Amino acid sequence: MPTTLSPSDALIVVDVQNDFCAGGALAVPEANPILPELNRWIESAERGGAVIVASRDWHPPDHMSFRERGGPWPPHCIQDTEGAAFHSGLRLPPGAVVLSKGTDPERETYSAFDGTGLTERLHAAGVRRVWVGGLALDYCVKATVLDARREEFETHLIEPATRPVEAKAGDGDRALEAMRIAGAIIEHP
Ligand code: VGL
Ligand code: ZN
Repeated sequence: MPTTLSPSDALIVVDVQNDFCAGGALAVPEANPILPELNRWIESAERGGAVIVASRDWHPPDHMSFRERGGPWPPHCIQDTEGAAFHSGLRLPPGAVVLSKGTDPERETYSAFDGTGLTERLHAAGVRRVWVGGLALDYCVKATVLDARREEFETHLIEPATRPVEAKAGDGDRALEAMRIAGAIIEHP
């Protein structure tokens, strides 16, 4: 169950886009069951007046992370395509802050903090604690949580609201351990 959030909290929903969900170009296994959990957290954040941030992977068609350019991934989350749209089951309120990342064709950016101005935005809003969920646990969620710790936010990972890609078996568990070591608090169901 979601914690009661307040205006000094931010909920960061990472990359809940069609291409990372069932049937998508880079589908994360069992991604769709996180939707109701995320929606409960979004409602709680709304009620408490917390900042709600939704990041999206937003690549140009020739992004360097794509296989045709020697990168590790199939083409995914190409700007203005259906695959890059937020999943229709995600209930984002009109006040949510949408941040696009991965827009430079020559640079990979996994973290929602990387080049988006998120740190400054959260400081300006008086945010001290962040709550992170979304996709994928072992890439963009992990990078976002580690950056949040680097920026000295009290950082909570909502474990039931995230899933790993697990390109290599064990990546999800290793990501959790790295976050724990960095001082993140893992919220269990
Ligand atoms: C992501 C792989 C490639 C993510 C983005 O959102 O975790 N993973 N691009
Ligand atoms: Zn990507």
